[in-house]
Amino acid sequence: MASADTIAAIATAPGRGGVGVVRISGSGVRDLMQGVLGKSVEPRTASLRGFLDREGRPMDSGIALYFQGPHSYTGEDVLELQGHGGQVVLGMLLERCLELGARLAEPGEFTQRAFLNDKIDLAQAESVADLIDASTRSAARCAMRSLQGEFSKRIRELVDALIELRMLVEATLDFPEEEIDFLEERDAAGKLQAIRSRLDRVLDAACQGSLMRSGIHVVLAGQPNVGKSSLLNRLSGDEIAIVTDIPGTTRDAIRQSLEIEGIPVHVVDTAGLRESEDPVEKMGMAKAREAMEKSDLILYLADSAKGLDIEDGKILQSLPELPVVIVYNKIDLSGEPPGIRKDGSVCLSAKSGEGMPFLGKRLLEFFSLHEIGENQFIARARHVSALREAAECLARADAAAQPEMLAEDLRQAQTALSRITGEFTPDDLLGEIFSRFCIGK
Ligand SMILES: Nc1nc2c(ncn2[C@@H]2O[C@H](COP(=O)(O)OP(=O)(O)O)[C@@H](O)[C@H]2O)c(=O)[nH]1
Ligand SMILES: [Mg+2]
Repeated sequence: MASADTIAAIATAPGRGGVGVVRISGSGVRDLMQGVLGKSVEPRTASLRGFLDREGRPMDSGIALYFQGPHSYTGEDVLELQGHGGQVVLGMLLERCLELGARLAEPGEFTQRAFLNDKIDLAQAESVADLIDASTRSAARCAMRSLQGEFSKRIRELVDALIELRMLVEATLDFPEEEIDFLEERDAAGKLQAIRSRLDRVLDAACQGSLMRSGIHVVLAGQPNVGKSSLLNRLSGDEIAIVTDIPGTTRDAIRQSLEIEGIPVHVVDTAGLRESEDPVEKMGMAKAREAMEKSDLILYLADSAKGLDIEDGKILQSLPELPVVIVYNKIDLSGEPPGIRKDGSVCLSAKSGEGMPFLGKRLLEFFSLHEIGENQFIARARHVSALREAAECLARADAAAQPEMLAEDLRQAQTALSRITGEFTPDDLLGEIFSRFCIGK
């Protein structure tokens, strides 16, 4: 990639800060360094320098760091200028770099180059963005594990095992008379089973990793006054929604992102559902239904003293086709013990906080989540679907009547897995992935 053009961007977030970084990568870095610093700096050594304008006057001073390719983030020559973190001064520095032949970097372009130059694979590149975007500490830790290659390693192990099995199967295709004996002797079926169960474990972890990244979307619904807003406040540990004993208090859908057992959870509190002539309340209820359509789960609240009444029955019937978990609230009044009932409903008090851990437990159980283990990595929906596709190919392979079909199914499984790490990934998908990065990364 020695001929790659030179890109530059402000790598630090917009706004005021102690330090601001301009990053430059590409074949023109050495010349650019001469222009902006007056002379070259030693690779991998922090040098305090003036950053010079066209007339040679310092615009700023700071630390210059030069990484000579291929020993850099992108694999190309990279220069990092750490100046003062002001928008104007950084803007001037960036402009100077453009004047010296660089062009503005696209979002994620530095990381894209790191991928194209084989410094990291695609799943690792994605985890860079996921680390930056992590909304919980657990998600950040999982993203870091993916960046270190934890996820990629497990994919590679699967691919290696598949290649070995494919070689075995394809070798038999040349000797059709002996093929069945040959495959049996070498326990091809046993090898396939081993790969399938290993794939299932990775798929399971990837599902959880994907939820760690995107979070789960939950809507609080129920009749007015059952304590939906109180539950939102309790979950977030803040007075986000107005709570009164007047039915119909909440009208707008109130959104809050929080963390339950390390999983990001996006909760929407909604207007209570009932017959009403009030036009504002009606709009609120329409918003409630709209929010439900987009959620993974409805937490349907009811008063634990009353249980579900006829009205609740009608509302539950009318809800969109989504999983529902019933939450019986106000157990401080009814005296019902906190916990999870046999039917999966949860008994708690939003007011006193009693029983709240059971709600977290129920959510984990509902989404088949485990406690986040030491090896948990971050993943994306596209990884999960590639793994599912590979699992389907292997299920077909298991049922294949002839070695030719078996060989083809194994090949397809390998292709699906390789899309995760980026060996067989179409360009438009790459463009789509990197365009979601921030500029300067
Ligand atoms: N005793 C008790 N009161 C509650 C509890 N949760 C909510 N409330 C009260 O019920 C009333 C309605 O609560 P609110 O959260 O506004 O209900 P919403 O209409 O469903 O949002 C308020 O007076 C709350 O203080 C609870 O767990 N126990
Ligand atoms: Mg409310």
